[in-house]
Formats: sequence, C-alpha cells, structure tokens
Amino acid sequence: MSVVGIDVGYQNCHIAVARSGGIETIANDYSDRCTPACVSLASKNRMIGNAAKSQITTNFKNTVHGFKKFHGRAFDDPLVQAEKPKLPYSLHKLTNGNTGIKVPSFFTDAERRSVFDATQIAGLNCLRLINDTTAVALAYGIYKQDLPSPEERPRNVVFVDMGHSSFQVSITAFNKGKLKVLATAHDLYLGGRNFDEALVDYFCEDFKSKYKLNVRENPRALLRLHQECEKLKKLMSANSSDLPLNIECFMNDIDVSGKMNRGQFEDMSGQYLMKVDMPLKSVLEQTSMCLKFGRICEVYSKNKLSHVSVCWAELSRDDIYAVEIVGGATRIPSVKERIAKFFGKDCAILSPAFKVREFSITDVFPFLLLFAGSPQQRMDWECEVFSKNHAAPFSKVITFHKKEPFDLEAFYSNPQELPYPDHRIGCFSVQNVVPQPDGDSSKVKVKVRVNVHGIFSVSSASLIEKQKGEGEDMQIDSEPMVQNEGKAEDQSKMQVDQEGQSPGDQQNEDNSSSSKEGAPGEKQDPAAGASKPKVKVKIIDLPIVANNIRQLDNDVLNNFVEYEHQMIIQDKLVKEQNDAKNAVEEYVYDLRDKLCGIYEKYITEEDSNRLTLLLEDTENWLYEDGEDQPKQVYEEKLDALKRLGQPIQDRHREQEDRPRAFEELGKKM
Ligand code: ATP
Ligand code: MG
Ligand code: K
Repeated sequence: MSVVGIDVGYQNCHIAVARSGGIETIANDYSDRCTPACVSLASKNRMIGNAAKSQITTNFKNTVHGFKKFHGRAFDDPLVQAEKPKLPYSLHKLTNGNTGIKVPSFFTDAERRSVFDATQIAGLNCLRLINDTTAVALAYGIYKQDLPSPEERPRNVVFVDMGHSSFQVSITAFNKGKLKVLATAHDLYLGGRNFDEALVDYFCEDFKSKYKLNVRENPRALLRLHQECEKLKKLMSANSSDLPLNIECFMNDIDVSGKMNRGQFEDMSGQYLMKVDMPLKSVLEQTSMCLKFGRICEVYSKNKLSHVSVCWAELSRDDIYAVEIVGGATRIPSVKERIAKFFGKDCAILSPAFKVREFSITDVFPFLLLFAGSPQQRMDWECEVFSKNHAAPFSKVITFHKKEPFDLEAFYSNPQELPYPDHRIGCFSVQNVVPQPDGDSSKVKVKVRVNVHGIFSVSSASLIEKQKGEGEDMQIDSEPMVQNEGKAEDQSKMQVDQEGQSPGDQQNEDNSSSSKEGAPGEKQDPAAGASKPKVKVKIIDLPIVANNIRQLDNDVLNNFVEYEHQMIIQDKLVKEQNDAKNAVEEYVYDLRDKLCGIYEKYITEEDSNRLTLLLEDTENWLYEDGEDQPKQVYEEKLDALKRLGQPIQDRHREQEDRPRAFEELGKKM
C-alpha cells in the first residue's frame, strides 16, 4: 500500500507518493508535476488536467475550473453568488441546497465533508485531510534535520501561502518529530487571480479606448485576456522593464497590443498589496494569546480556577525563527517584499530536500465551536465546547441529565470569522432517552469529536441506568458537564467547565487515559470502579440521528461512486474509440506515403492507383460518416486496409532482407 498526498488547489493540484524513504511529487501524462484543477466535459467523455485546460477558451461553458471555492457551499452562499458572474460556466442549486456546476488552509466542516465525499467517490481511502497550511508546515518539518529536541523551546516558523484564490498564514511550533500549529489566519479573497484581474481591468479599458472593443461582452475574448494577463504577471516577476502584451485576432478580427511594467503593475494592485498585512498581524496576535492562555489553563484546579501562571512572553517578531513562503502568488516581488517587511526578515521559499521521517501533527481547529440544546426544546444550555485554535483531533464527553430524547445543535460560534455564511454544523438528535425507573433524570453521556480530517460529529451517546437498590444516589446536575476525552489531546488539556456546576463526574470512557489530572475532592463516577463503594450501573447505547449535515448521505454517495465508475468506463471507451480511429488515419497516411516511395517497386501501377483511391475514400469517410463510429468499425476498416497493404509490405521486407540473408549465408559457408 502506498500513501499518497493530494494538494487540492484552486488553480493547481499536486499528487505526491511516499515510497522507499522519500516523497516524490508524481508527474502527470504531460510530464508536469503540477496538474491544472480543471475538468472539461465533451459530449461523450471528459478531459482532466492539462488536456482540459487547453479547452478553457474553446469549450468554455463546459470546462470547469476554480471549483475549490464551492466545496460544501450552499448555492445561496454569498461567496458563491459573488463568484458566479466571474465564471464562464453556470452554477446551479442542487436538491440539497448545495452548489452544483452545470455542464453539462483551512476548511469548514461542510467543506471537509465535501472533499471527503470526493475521495470516497474517487475510490481513495482518505487517511487524513489536512489544512493547506498544516500540509505546508509538514513539508517543512519532515525535511529539517536540525529541529530542537522535545525538551527544548520549540522553533516558531511562519508559513505564508498565497495561491491563486486564497491567502493563508500560520505559525507553527516545531520540535524534532512533532509540529503544532499555533494559529492560522486567512484572507479568502486574496490571491494571484486578484492581480490578474487588475491587469485585465487595465487592458479592457486600454483596448476600449485604442480599438473601441468591449471585451467584457465577449466571454471567449475575456478568457483569452485573462490567460495572457496571467502570463504577463509571471513575466513581470522576473523583469522590471516594459513588457508587451500582444493577442492576434483578439476580437472582431482585430489584433491587439499593449504594454506594462512592474512599477505600473504595483501601482494598480496597491489595494491587494495592502490586504497582505491583515492575516499576518492576526496570527501574531493569536499566537501570543494562545501561548499565554494555553499555559494557564493547563495548570488548574477544579472549581477554583487558580492560575499557576506559566505565562510566556508575548510572541513577538523576534520569536519567529523563519518566514517560509509558498504558493505561486508569493513570487510577485511586491508581495514578497511586503511580507518580509512585516516580519523584518527575508522570506525563504520552502524547498524540501529528501528524507522522510515519522512526524506527529497537531492541527488546529481554527474556530470556536458552540454546542447547544436545540431551539425546539428551548435553548436551555449553551456551551463553548472547543476553544479557538484547539488542537485536533480531539473528543470530549458531555454529561447531561435528561428524561427524554433531546437535540444538540453544533455551530461555529464566531460567524464573522467564518468563511461561510451558515455557521450551523448540524443538529444531532439523541434518541431513546428515558427516565430512571424511579422517575429521576437519567445520566446521558454524549461523546463529541473532531476527527483527524477536522470533521465534527456526535460520535456516541449512552445512558447510564442505576441498578435498583444499590449503593449511593447518583449526583443529579442541573447543568450539563463537559470533559476532555483522554488521549488525542495531549497538546491542550483545556477543560471546559461551567460555573455553578456540581463537582464533576469522572468520565468512564474506556479509552480515557490519565489526562484527567484528578483534581482532589473530585467524585468518581461509580462505574469507574475506583475506591468508592460501587454502584451497579447498566450502560445503554443510544442511537444518534444527524440532521442538516452538509455531507452526502450514503445513497447519494453510492450513486456518485457508481456514476464516477461509469464515467471512468465511458472515458476508457472513448479513448479506445479515438485510438482505433487514429490508427486508421495513421495507416492511411503512412501507406499513401510509402506507395509513392519505398513500396513503388512492389506494386503494379494499376493496383497502386486503385489502392490510393481507396485510401482517399477512407480519409474522407473519417471526416464524414466515419467521424464517430464504434471502435469495432474502425478496427474492421483497418483490417480491410491491412489485407491490401500487408502483401506489399511483405514483398518489400523480403527484398530488404534478401541481401542480408545472403550475407549471413556467405559467412557460414
Ligand atoms: P489556492 O491555494 O488558492 O487554492 P493554488 O494552490 O492552485 O490555489 P498555486 O498553484 O499555489 O495556487 O499558485 C497559483 C498562482 O500563482 C496563480 O495565480 C499564478 O498566476 C501565480 N503564479 C505562479 N507563478 C508565478 C510567478 N512566477 N509570478 C507571479 N505569480 C505567479
Ligand atoms: Mg494552494
Ligand atoms: K493558498
């Protein structure tokens, strides 16, 4: 089994394979290591990557690119609506409200679920979805030989990734074999394409005044201008002098030309350059907070939150060991300068050497997550279950006391920070809850989890039923109680605890480890089997029904899997058909050439004329009736031609071989 890493970009995708101790980014069928994120649909088959990109201007309505922005988004999402007018293809609302395309850093729960679904459809076993920025950090950590050892102070590195459509920044702390993302920030509306657009705007005006052309009215011309402007932008990264932009037969048979230099380009893209600082500031601020409070919360004693302040100094620019930049758009000199100026440091372009080692990743979940009783049952409780920049994966156990089934609603608590209008993650109904035999509320333990892919779920719920007549009474809390689940969270043992709560219940999860620091005086869950007198309890698993989750349900997913499978078969059929057709065409050309060349001596003039005529007929047929025939028809055509061509070829070969045969014979004699 191989482990494969896939980088899904707005403009480009990369696929890397780990093998024999190294990581190799594999090349596609065009020998490129970077494949355009582009799919082009023709009437019968589809093209992917480079082949599809070449269709952008010719088959623009059916060539989809830049779809990363739409993963898991509802059609009514303002971002989707804002992107819509910029696209040459059209977007539609799917039956579940999500965005579909009609053709024919980091991610929210919904986006992750959508990408995860895609991996399932493609038949991949998804090991882990990682934030863009974390993947970048991993690339750094894997290759660095000189990281501080685990006891030493970690090395803080800033990663800046400006791609085609988005801008992500993160600060990551490294020790040998381990990385922890401290903070992330982003601007989802800043990327290389903004700079392309600035150029496009300029040339639209330029061509309007020079040639009276209204480029914006002509989608194909506009796409071509976009492509040329992107090329020009890249050229300007290496050249500061005047550079030309020429497009032949641009619109209405008019050739256009213009010019631009780096200075001018920087002036016109000033508004985008200004936006570079914001996320940089934000990560620095967050990191100082995170280091301060992260430490405080780790050392606490229950009920009285007595801080033992192991307060770190604010993380300042001096604590930054290095600034590493990735993403194509950071090659724009003014972008790079802006970043370097902010940190007062030169930026290095992340370029991995080779050698793979084990690496433990602690990704962060960049949003606060709030969990509440559902509105139907009155929002009787609301709690911030996961703090901002909490390490993932992680899980927590929440204890409720209920007499009937209840709903839990999960949502991100800071809508304004969310790159997504709907801050609800989903609603989870805990079913089959009944009172205790004596009429009291039952203790219900609900486990909530953010898995390695960063996808949230209510993973299990169980009801703890007291067995009659045994031991002490169970403590009935009026408020639910939230506790960390052991294991995964060694980086951040923050415990969410609410005021006015009765002493905590020690949870009784079988994989809970020693992470409960066991604050003195804490009452043990009777079932935990500690030194306290035992109460016999029965643990009953409760079904959970998830609603409003932006992930495909199994039937739909299976349909997509099936559909993908059919498309693969269809693509294969079309390829075979094309190959068979090309084989006929090649044979026609080849034989025709040889008939007036090397085969001339081996066929009578009359036969040659007849055969030439037949070849011409076949060629015409290929462009007319034979344009689109089943593979078999082409194969039969080829066979028929070969039956005529083969004897000539054989006579030719025999003649060629004869002198050699004589030679061989001569040697032997
Ligand atoms: P995203 O990360 O936003 O989803 P992506 O990963 O597909 O997008 P990248 O491949 O990192 O994006 O970068 C593509 C962008 O970088 C494009 O806008 C491209 O024009 C720009 N770019 C590439 N090379 C250069 C260069 N030499 N100078 C300026 N811009 C460049
Ligand atoms: Mg990218
Ligand atoms: K990016």
